Amino acid sequence: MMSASDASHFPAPALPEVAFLGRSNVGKSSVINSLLGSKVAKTSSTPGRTRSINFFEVRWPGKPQPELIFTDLPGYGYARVSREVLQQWPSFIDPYLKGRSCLALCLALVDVNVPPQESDQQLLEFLSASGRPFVIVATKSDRLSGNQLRNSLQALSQKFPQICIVPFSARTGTGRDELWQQIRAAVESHAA
Ligand SMILES: Nc1nc2c(ncn2[C@@H]2O[C@H](COP(=O)(O)OP(=O)(O)OP(=O)(O)O)[C@@H](O)[C@H]2O)c(=O)[nH]1
Ligand SMILES: [Mg+2]
Repeated sequence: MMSASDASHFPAPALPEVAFLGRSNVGKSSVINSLLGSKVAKTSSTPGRTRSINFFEVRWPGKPQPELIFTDLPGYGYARVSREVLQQWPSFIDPYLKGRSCLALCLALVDVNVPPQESDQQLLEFLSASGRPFVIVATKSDRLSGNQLRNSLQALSQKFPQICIVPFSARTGTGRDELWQQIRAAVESHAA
């Protein structure tokens, strides 16, 4: 894993990348660990744990070379995150999202347990404006009953029509296969 908190330290863009974005504590590091089946990304109940962009190499079973990079971005929009972290947004996250040539897919994580927040809206608008392909990952779906989950997903899709929404639980593995399919499809079409 390598880590960068300013644009001049990003690794050379050699492999397709998938970025994980969302408010602090939404479950970014947990989704990465769930997809990879190992605890590579640090998770914490203290918001604001991830302070730089962390680049994780992803290997397919039986293949020695990495095929893909997952990037774990710092969370934002949480009151307890220091001013310092917020001020770093423009200095390295913005250039990453706008300029990174190998960025194949952005995953916008939204906690499906809470009504869509202003900062979620801002992220989704930012991604729409950037022209980057993105998918919404509705995290912590295990915390809701079937009916509650359906209502909550429906509210999300009304708010963000035409955007693919994948319900996900790092705890139960719900959504893992579907999210992998989205990632593979985006990587293939990025390469084409
Ligand atoms: N029930 C449940 N809890 C989850 C799930 N995913 C994450 N959590 C919990 O949510 C908290 C935050 O998870 P992280 O993965 O560290 O969140 P993050 O978005 O990486 O947070 P920052 O790095 O601080 O921005 C932890 O206490 C996790 O255990 C999930 O699918 N289900
Ligand atoms: Mg994190």
